[in-house]
Amino acid sequence: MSPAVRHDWSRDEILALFNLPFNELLFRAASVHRATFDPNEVQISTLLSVKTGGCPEDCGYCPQAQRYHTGVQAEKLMPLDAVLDKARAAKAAGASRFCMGAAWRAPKDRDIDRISEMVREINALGLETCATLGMLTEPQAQALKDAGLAYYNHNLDTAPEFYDTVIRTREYQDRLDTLEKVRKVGMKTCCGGIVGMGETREQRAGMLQVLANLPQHPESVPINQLVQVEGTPLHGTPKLDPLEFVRTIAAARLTMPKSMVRLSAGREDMSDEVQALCFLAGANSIFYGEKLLTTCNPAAERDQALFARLGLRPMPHVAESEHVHVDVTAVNSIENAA
Ligand code: SAM
Ligand code: DTB
Ligand code: SF4
Repeated sequence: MSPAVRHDWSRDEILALFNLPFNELLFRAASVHRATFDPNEVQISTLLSVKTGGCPEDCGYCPQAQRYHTGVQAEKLMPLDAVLDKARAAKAAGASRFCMGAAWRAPKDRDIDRISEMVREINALGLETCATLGMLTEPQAQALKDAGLAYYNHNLDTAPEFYDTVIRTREYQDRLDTLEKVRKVGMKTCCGGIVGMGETREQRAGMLQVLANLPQHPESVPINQLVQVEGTPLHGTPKLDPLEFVRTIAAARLTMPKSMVRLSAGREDMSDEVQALCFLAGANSIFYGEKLLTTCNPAAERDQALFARLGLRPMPHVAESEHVHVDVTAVNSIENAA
């Protein structure tokens, strides 16, 4: 039976999921996962930072904020050709989606023109496109949609009441407003958050509550574990119990049964066994490739070995009418490994 998609979750209900015995929680989440998805398929995205560092915002986790001294050098927006070279390499390595990140509070209209050109060219390579560029106006969202951008990533990051301890330069409502504009023009959303920032279990449940009660669930829900970077205010935060991370994935799967749940930042520090539990708990997407935006991700060989050990297969890019058809028979390294 197809699991019900609800938008009326109370925080207590989600907290009760977190509080279940671990085996019970994982059994429920795995059952919901397999009712919607092939549990042995994982969607592969590759990230590229097209504009790195020098950001005016104060996000307490972020190595790209200008005000923290993290050693990240500010760079200008990458030229189109260099971005396309990276996109071709990502496709050859087996990615189905290419996500471009920019360290902006909000892009200027001329930035949108250049990103739109990148989107058109990357779509033409047969990759799905995603971008994360900060806050958008509605005309900017429309321009990206018109260029063929499939997904916009914009995270809520945490629960509303914990937000102010992490970020002061942008309101929670600003994030909700951008998400609404992206939805209004008909783009898919990729929206999740970060755990391990010192929040409580109740606050983790609170973040999922906001996500699951959005008018439409995000098609992709990235669950990031804080990557602690020296120089950022959150460096030195006590580490989250890895099994609590798995519980968060399971609760995301149960509350948003038809969304892709992405096991996002933080995999570099996770054992293969914890990642295996995350896939069992319903994670079905990862970032693949040596780098996230500025920090490390597992080496491709490690992920290929993990997929082979677990019998996981990369999810083929589902060609939709709005997308260019992709040759899913193309031989690529991660498929060979699986
Ligand atoms: N500047 C844009 C913005 O913040 O909207 C887009 C890029 S920003 C780097 C995208 C997301 O990356 C953030 O919302 C946050 O969830 C995630 N992120 C950034 N630094 C991280 C870290 N150290 N650990 C985990 N996730 C992180
Ligand atoms: C998301 O939720 N996680 C990705 C992506 N969306 C853009 C970013 C993770 C960034 C980790 C820190 C870094 O590499 O700079
Ligand atoms: Fe800037 Fe985005 Fe980093 Fe915040 S998360 S400091 S907005 S790049």
